[in-house]
Amino acid sequence: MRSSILIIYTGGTIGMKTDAATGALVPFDFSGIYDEFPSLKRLNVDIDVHTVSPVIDSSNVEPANWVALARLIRDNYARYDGFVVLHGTDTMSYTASALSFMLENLAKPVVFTGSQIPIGVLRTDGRENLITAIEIAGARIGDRPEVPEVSLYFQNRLFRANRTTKRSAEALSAFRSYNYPPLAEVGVNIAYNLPAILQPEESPAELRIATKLSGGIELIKLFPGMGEEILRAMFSAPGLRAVVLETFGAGNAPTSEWFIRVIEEAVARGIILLNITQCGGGRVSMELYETGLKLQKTGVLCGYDMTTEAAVTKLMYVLGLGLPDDETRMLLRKPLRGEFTA
Ligand code: ASN
Repeated sequence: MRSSILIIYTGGTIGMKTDAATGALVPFDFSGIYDEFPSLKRLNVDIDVHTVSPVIDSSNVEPANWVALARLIRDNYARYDGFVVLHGTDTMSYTASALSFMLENLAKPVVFTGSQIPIGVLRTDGRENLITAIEIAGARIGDRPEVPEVSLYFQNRLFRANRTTKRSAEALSAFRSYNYPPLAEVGVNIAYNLPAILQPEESPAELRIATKLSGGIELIKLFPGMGEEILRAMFSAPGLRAVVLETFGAGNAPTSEWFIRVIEEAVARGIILLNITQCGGGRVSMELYETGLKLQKTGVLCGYDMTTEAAVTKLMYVLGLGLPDDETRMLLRKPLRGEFTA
């Protein structure tokens, strides 16, 4: 059975090609995808292309773009077996993490990809990323999709999207998933890691999308020598609702009196604090050292092995649901889309 795939092109380097006349980089028209890559016809998929307007460099992405993307997927959900989202690499992990939360009851593949070198440049990494992402979005076991979750494909690896981070502005293998194994490794064949892939319930409820994402989120990365005045100023930003605190090592922070006081005061004001580590790999376990234990006692929530991208977008999503405080905290304490391992 042939799969039908919708490619959604949002912008980024992947969409550029060299203009033959001027030599300058100009946007590539993905609606002519079969003319550009006739070999795509050999895949067992039917492809439609939707180009969002305007296409953007992903550094300009805003939560409003995520809501528009979620709506586009919802509106086309019944018509297609899978979706490939072409996105700039700079903020791809943020967008893909946000979508993993916003697409509730997702039971079809949504594969993000992009490239480091424009698709119209001879040595591009975009051609392989695009073709394999399409193949993965259309892959099935019997009548079920192989990867029914939001994923990110880059340089021979498929990752759970909300576990990824862009780690290199240079290497073609730009993304890492430090704390969760790849969902698939691509060599001569595509080897799916079935036990690692999220499976929807037997008869999943209808796809629903979240369209409200909360503002008032702050990201604070600790460093030795961060002064009290600076930290206080960060915690007194108007409209502040939640802080992702990037701490040292296994979730450790200074034990100085002033530091703990600033944190306690913020917690007392109802600000949610989520502790994640600024290390790429590994996890927060606040009971390991006194420097973590003190923080835990203030009421800071444990973010386990979550990425910054997942922590920020999960807070936007969960706070956007407008639930009472205890339910909000309950949702933050448990993995909703496999974004952390407790
Ligand atoms: N600046 C580009 C973007 O994120 C980078 C890329 O796609 N490689 O849109």
